[in-house]
Amino acid sequence: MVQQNNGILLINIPPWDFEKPPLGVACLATYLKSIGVSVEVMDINIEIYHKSPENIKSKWSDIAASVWLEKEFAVKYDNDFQKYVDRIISYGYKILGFSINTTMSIGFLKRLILQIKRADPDKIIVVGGPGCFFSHTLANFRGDFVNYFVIGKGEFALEWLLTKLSAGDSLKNDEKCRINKEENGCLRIEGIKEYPIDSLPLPTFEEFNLKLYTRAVLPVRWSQGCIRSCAFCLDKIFSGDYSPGSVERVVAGIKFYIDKYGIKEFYFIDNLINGDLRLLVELCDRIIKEDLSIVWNGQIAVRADMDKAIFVKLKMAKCKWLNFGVESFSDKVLLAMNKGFKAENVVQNMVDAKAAGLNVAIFIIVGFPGEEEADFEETTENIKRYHEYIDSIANLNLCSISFGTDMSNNLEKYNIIAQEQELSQEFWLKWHTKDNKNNFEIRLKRLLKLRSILEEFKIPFKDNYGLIV
Ligand code: B12
Ligand code: SF4
Repeated sequence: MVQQNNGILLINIPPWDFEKPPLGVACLATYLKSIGVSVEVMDINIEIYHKSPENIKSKWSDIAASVWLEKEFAVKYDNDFQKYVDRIISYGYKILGFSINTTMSIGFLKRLILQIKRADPDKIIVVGGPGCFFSHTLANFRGDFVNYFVIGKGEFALEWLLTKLSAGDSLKNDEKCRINKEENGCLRIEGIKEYPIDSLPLPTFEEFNLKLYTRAVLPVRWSQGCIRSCAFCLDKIFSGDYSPGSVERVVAGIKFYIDKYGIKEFYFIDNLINGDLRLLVELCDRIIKEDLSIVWNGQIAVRADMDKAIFVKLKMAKCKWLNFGVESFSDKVLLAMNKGFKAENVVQNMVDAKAAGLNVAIFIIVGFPGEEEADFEETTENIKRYHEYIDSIANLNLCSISFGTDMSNNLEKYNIIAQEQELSQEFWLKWHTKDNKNNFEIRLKRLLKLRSILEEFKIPFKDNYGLIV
């Protein structure tokens, strides 16, 4: 058991969501409190967001690659660092837990930790979150600055660590956690036990000032993992196989947030809300029965076995927006991506969703290995043909290679030249196939063509163009 006084200050590092509070930190805080640990939370991300000039705010995550890089960042925010350090120290916690959601946070975090350690070398620094999931990202840190990295789900691993630290026990591998030393001396802790969502308390968000976030929306999680394994997908690597929580629990959460905060809009962070169609119908029926005055949005996978009735039910259950992971309208490309559906299923799902009165957003990836001009044309032609059924392109992505995915692990299979991986830091974006028929310039040209089609058809879109040119 962790001693009551041996608590932790959890700190959310920018850049991250400014519309809603961070779910990861909220889950950790609620869990630790439920086992008697004293916890406080500081969301530096939202504080810095509000202090930033409009031109930065408007592109908080898009321009992240340049703004959040170490050198440029120093100029913009250096004056604020000492104030944050003073505040962090004034909380009086010996153990500080930093949450990094993306690797873009690393520059900021390093500077912050450096100053904290200068001010108080005895602070114990723990870092967790998706931004430090892979070993190679840990190489950015010095072992004497970050005491522990927690990889993957944090609840039980952090409980384990805090218990050991409070008892003065040495850290050894056991049936709960695995511990490894990185080359730079950092210790990497990984929880071994899988646990169902239902075994965790619902995050209360009571540690957050919800008024600071720009939208009155809360993130909700019903399931973890995914039923599919798409070649490019990092989310599946992070979250594993599909495992839903109970309908009971997610509805109880929504009712709690309505009662406690008057929140009426919810964002399901799940990779997909339709991993189990029977459960989805059950969820909808439950929301309908409870007559909850809400709206909600979420990601949904294209499924051939999803009929009109499900979309009608979703609408009746106050669902407003559905984000479909479409990626392409070419069957050849969809097969290469291992998406598990065909273009005709996309069309059917979009038509049914629109007929039910739902808003449809889709994700598109331009230039997946194997996509030829004719395949790309299939995508553009179908977007033109079915533009009435597409309310927005939630993300228009230039195909990039994320570390840890099937694409990155099997470059040969995707006909991608491998040698440059070590040579070029931009490999993830500027990769090319062996025949060079798919390279960065070709992909960019396609992206720009698609952008102009979307503008012509007045389909709003969000892309990563600003990031890459
Ligand atoms: C939901 C989500 C969002 C939501 C955030 C909602 C919110 N307010 O919480 C939204 C849609 C806003 C979002 C936006 C973005 N996202 Co996002 N997002 C996710 C997603 C799908 C789930 C994250 C989540 O909430 N999981 C559930 C919670 C409970 O788990 P968790 O956050 O991982 O936290 C647990 C552990 O990580 C750990 N932990 C976390 N912090 C700490 C701290 C300590 C001290 C410890 C010990 C442990 C610990 O314990 C927690 C509890 O188990 C992940 C993919 C994934 N499956 O992980 C991508 C992901 C994190 N996002 C990513 C990205 C890139 C982005 C964007 C930059 C995309 C873009 N260009 O717009 C933006 C950035 C936001 C911004 N404006 O700056 C990437 C990060 C990649 C990387 N490693 O750098 C991911 C991994 C997706 C991907 N495919 O690459 N995102
Ligand atoms: S369906 Fe979506 S979340 Fe699941 S593996 Fe494919 S891209 Fe990833």
